[in-house]
Amino acid sequence: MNDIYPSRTDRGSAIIARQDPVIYGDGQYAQALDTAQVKSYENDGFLVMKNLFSAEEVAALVDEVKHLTNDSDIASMPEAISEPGSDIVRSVFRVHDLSERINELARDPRLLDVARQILGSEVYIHQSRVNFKPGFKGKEFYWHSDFETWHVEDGMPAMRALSCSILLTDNNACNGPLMLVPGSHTQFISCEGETPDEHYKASLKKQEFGVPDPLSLSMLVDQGGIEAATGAAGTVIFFDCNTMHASSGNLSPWARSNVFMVYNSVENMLSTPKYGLAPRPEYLATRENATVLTPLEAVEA
Ligand code: 6CS
Ligand code: FE
Repeated sequence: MNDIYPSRTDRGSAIIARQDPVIYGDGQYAQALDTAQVKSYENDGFLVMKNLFSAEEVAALVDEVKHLTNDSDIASMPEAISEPGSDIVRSVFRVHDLSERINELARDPRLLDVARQILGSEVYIHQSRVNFKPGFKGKEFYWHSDFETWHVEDGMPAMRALSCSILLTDNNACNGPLMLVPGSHTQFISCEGETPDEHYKASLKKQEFGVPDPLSLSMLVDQGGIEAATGAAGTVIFFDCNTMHASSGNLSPWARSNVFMVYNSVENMLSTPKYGLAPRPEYLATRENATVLTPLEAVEA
């Protein structure tokens, strides 16, 4: 069957119009966002909700994440990714399985019901991670569309997934906040270069394949600009799987640590990776353990 989103083939780069809706089921499947918020997400490809979690809730999450990073067993697992050229922890994947507290976070209705509303279905966790981006040492995440990777390397069929980035520390102009290109989710950038085998072993440290060419990126930015999603700890950034994003290295003393939950629609389960690539490990892309999530009892306000 022909692929409507080819990328990393022997052809050059290209810009392909999105063929999938942004909001599924008219945004009626759940009632987490109001009409204006749904509209804003549909237009921009992301939505920033300030102070969605309280300082106490964030402190509990920070504590949990500290335990994860101080656990030498976890630090030596494949789920723990170090910064390029050092053993400083850059990311830990599959945190929703490694921590009961973070597993509850994945089912918090303030996140889960937004995902169910936008994706118009029940959902499961495709991927979770903590990106630490420590002060002085946290390196950049170059421009990319998550969907481009998940489509090519994980066989994700359609653009029916979204990420929530929960800010564990203040994200400000100086410590490498997430930068997003408004409206970029409506264009799929077909990237140049053939994917190396076991690409994730390099890409999670520094991504060099599946990144947009400068001309295509400039065209998206000319149309939509660049927005740095800054906010206090407890803020949540919801963004579409195809929204172009990046973050710079952290030269400040202040860590920029975020937890990412990636929700995929149960109607969009992974199929075979493209171009004969071997499936990536389960801790990066859920295949066997796709558990449909039920919201925790509504959290006491
Ligand atoms: O390959 C992936 O799944 C990961 N890579 C990046 C740069 N963002 C999404 C995801 O964490
Ligand atoms: Fe990403």
